[in-house]
Amino acid sequence: MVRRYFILFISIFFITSLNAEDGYKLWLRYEPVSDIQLLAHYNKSISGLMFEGTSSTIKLASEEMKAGLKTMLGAEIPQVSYVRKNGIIVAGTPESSKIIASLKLKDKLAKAGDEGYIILNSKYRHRRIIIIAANSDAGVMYGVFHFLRLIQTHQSISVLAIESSPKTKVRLLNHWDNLNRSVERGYAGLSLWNWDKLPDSVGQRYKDYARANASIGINGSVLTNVNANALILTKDYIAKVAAIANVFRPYNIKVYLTARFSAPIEIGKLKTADPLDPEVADWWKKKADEIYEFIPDFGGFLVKANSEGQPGPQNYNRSHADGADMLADAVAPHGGIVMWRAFVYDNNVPDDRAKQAYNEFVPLDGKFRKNVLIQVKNGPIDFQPREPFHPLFGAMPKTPLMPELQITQEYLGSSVHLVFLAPLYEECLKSDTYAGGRGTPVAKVIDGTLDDHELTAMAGVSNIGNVRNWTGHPFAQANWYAFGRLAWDPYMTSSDIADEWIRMTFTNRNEAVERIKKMMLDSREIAVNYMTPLGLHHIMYSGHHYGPGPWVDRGRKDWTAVYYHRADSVGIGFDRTSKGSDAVAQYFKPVRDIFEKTETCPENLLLWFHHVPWDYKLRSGRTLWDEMCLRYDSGVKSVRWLQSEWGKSKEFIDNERYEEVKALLVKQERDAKIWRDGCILYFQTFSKRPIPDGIEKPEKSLDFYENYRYTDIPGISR
Ligand code: GCV
Repeated sequence: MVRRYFILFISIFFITSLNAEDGYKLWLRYEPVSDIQLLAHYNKSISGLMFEGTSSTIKLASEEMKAGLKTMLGAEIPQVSYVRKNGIIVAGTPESSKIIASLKLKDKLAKAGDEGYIILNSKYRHRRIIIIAANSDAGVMYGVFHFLRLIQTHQSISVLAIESSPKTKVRLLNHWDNLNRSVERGYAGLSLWNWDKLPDSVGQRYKDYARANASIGINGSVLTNVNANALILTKDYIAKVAAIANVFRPYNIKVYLTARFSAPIEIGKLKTADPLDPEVADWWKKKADEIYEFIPDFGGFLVKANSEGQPGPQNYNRSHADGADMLADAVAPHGGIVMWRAFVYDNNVPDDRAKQAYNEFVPLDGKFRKNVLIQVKNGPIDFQPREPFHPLFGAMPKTPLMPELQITQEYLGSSVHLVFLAPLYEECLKSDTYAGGRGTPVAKVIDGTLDDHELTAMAGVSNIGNVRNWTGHPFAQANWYAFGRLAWDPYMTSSDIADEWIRMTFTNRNEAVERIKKMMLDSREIAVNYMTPLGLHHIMYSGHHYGPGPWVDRGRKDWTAVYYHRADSVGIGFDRTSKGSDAVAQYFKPVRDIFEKTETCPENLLLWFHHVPWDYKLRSGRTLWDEMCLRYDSGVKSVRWLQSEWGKSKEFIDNERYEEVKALLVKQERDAKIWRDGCILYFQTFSKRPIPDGIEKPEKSLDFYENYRYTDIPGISR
């Protein structure tokens, strides 16, 4: 015991004195437990490991446990073959472990399903043991990560009664990674997939990526951009993909690819890609067979079709269902799925882009094969800082819908702004669609319980790249983490997610945890305030989407900002009521009625649904103009609050990450001011009203903001 404490002391000493924390370890830092009482509790409760099973998944789970406990408890916990004393952790399935088979766990395991697990204190031959049991080795692995999380977050392990199973079946990251290693909307360096070196060399990073994903329950990865390149489907590339799949497999992660709809022409030398042409269908069948020869557990295809210039079935006057079903038939014999994106809008720019996906897809409900999911962005436009939930949720009862959330911060300050996205995800997942009457949140649509779908899924557009800390901003790791946790359980709260992430990533000191949690939980609303308050949307600069561009009025109409804010001398906002584009009609009652009237419409979506006069009185008693100015200003002031809260956290954070975040917050304040001042000055040209008292006045003229060029933002091409 004395030796254990000595080792622990030495490790704490080295960790704090080195002060080098580059973020590579993410939330899997396994910091030594410094609370002596807690450490004694863990040491008393854990004396040996009995991992049963021979698969590589069990092997990695047992290594993870061993390594994690070693650094956290300061001692090597031996692998044992018998339960001869108290405190053995027995991990396995009823098939692999006689002990687990002998305990009465049948009902609990039945509920755990394929990937779930249970963690219990139990007794075997009068000895106290801890059970981590599942129906599969993958389930055991997930249970191990959960158990380690308990220790990482300093929880007691004396009364364990955990039963956990994922509420969605397919939980995947979508990488918008191109074959030249650039990443569309990526702000964390190059793509992780080094195609030049594959398949011969598969570096350690692939494994670390898989491990991090497995630790939060992610079980799939779409490797390539939805703006797809057909080359990925050629034999040489499939071999490279297979090499990645081999690394991911033990972590229960399947690979998926994006399918370019015109691939039969581009790489198959056919004359057409018409989905109803038998030659085309046959080409895809053969292509699927070829892929499955290399990768027997290949997950399937993700498709962006007839959207933003991508080819698709409509090029041949066929429907999205025709296209999706043809691909679904190709992968079905192998157990694959097709995720068909609903992010479509017409090149001809009709009245309201927000309505188009619904109009296109609702008539197709019931027309898709069983192995097709429709992938729907959280809101009807495009990953804005705030959008109402997408009206498709609940509107296609015969078709499984999966949400697509954006983890990369395309419209939320890239990897520069501290914006914790769990509140945004949670807001969508908890929104009541009323599809099955009151109490039908989006989460219930996507977890399959509303319409009895077995095939369920959730996708997150990755923010990961090859920079050392994976995501650029140290806090952006939390968005990856939050996505994984919510894909496993869409009913989790942002607060709980933030709590565990902070404890694992930074510190368990309660004072710091509470302070940083508040920063994180407020951060999304802060960004909304300095970017797009009161329901404004898509007023970012065209192209990079980083800074403000409400003045953008050139180019394709629905890519301009003026199309969305519609500011004029009377007021501002997009009228989507029955008197306007009538987008409200796409929502179930009473949601549509609530959105229809200014008096009942949530103020944070007011300008999404209404064109509102500048002098309209808000619930605060202030006019719209004054309130808008106030929100912009409070956004900036809140970034200063973030800075000061971070300053107070200094003593709890390693130097390297502390300084990095501090420097990023300086940029964030500068950018928030550019947003505030640029937008206020621009909208003032319509409102013709003075900037209210108490609000900082812009330092420069509108012209300055309109011409501002960033020189220090990742992902902005110069
Ligand atoms: C991958 C937005 C982004 C595009 C992205 C597209 C999509 O328009 O700006 O970069 O393309 O969404 O989700 O397909």
